[in-house]
Amino acid sequence: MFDLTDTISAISTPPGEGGIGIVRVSGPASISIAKKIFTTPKGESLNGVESHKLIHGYIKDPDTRKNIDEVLLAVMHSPKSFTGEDVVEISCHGGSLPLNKILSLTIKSGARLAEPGEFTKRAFLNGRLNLLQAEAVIDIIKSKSDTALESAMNQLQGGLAKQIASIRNKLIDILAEIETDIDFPEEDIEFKNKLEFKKGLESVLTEIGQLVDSYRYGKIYREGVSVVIAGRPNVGKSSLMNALLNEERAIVTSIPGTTRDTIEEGLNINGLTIKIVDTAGIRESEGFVEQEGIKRTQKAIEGAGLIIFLLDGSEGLREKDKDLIKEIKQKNKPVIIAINKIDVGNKNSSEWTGGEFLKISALKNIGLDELRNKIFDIIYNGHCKTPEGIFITRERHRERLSKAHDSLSKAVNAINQNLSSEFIAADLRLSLESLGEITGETYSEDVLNRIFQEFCIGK
Ligand SMILES: Nc1nc2c(ncn2[C@@H]2O[C@H](COP(=O)(O)OP(=O)(O)OP(=O)(O)O)[C@@H](O)[C@H]2O)c(=O)[nH]1
Ligand SMILES: [Mg+2]
Repeated sequence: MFDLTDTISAISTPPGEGGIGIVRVSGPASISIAKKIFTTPKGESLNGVESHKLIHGYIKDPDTRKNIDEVLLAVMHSPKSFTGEDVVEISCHGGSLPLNKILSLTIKSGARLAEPGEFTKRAFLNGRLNLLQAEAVIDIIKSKSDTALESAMNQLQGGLAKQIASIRNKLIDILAEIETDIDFPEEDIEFKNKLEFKKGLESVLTEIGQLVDSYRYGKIYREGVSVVIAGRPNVGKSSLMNALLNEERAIVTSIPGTTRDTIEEGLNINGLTIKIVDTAGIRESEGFVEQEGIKRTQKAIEGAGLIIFLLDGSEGLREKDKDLIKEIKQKNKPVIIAINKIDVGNKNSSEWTGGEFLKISALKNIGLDELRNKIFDIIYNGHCKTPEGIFITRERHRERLSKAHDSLSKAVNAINQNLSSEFIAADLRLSLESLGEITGETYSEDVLNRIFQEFCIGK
């Protein structure tokens, strides 16, 4: 299905100028290619090379015999390399000209240009990484927060893979026993055995269910949750965003309707990364529907993990506020209701009943620590990890786990309905297959292509 007999090459450092740049070559011909284009200062070519050692020398064009750049070259012998193949890494001066010239020389000498993610794909195909680890590599490269990096590192180190392997082993054991029963049908599964199987399967079901649920948590780690500030015009939404960010990011004026579009910024709250979103105020005359600005506000609210609904304490509670609160509560998302401008008083405070209100002043910095703590509590505690602290971070994993869960539920039903062992075994095999697709025990070309498309060239 995949050709691993050719040798690939790419620039592995980002474009632009830098201190050093790296050209990476992987595959059976990589050492012979290096021998063609590398010389030591004494003019010797590369001979018996030690693995994992830097060698100083020059890259020369074999045709013109001219030196292109002064470099450090490292050879990593198969299988102890990232891809599991013979790998040569050439560290040259980090400019696009030397890098591209060296890349072309490797190609002229027999390599072909690598596709995005092809080095990591080869690492997977050669058994150096499982699929979860390959995905963790992308996540590490793309991580934007400490928490995202930490979770990707955990995945690279194999926590989730181990748990899935252990679940699979339990299922394989049960399947083996059921298959014995299929082979010797005259000794129909004893009732006691059936109960045992059922108990075993149900405990695995719980374990898979917890992993599926942990996605709500993992998603936050990977992407950061979106916290949307909503409310009528002029209540101080943009002021609150600026106060939380500690910078004048959004325009604030005393004229209602200042913010016309949603504005997003990354924000760190007690170590947790969130995306804070300021929105256009929802006007008295409009529902959630009309006008572009309002549409965007609505879209932001749909995508929110948490909504801060802001009220203006200097004005008192209006009918419109009550309607909006009702409407927002119907979204079934966590909501913090905060009364702003508390520095100029709290009008008609007797009306502010029927809910917990946080009193703040975006202008005078009152109650903001409390608001931060509340945001943190809702996001951090409102989501679950598994008992082992492992969580899944990708939709792909959630989807496969749900599928495994479904098949397993069917197997339990089959036991309940006293169906023949073949049915139970078939459902178990389906479940095992879905689990195997997560780590890459079984995979399709499509899935691999989709995963590795996310990578850049050279990784
Ligand atoms: N006294 C007082 N004034 C505030 C406070 N927060 C905001 N304001 C004022 O209220 C007015 C509106 O503030 P904005 O932050 O622009 O309000 P907004 O909700 O973003 O308004 P739109 O973008 O029009 O929907 C400005 O004059 C702010 O200075 C506060 O805590 N206390
Ligand atoms: Mg605004």
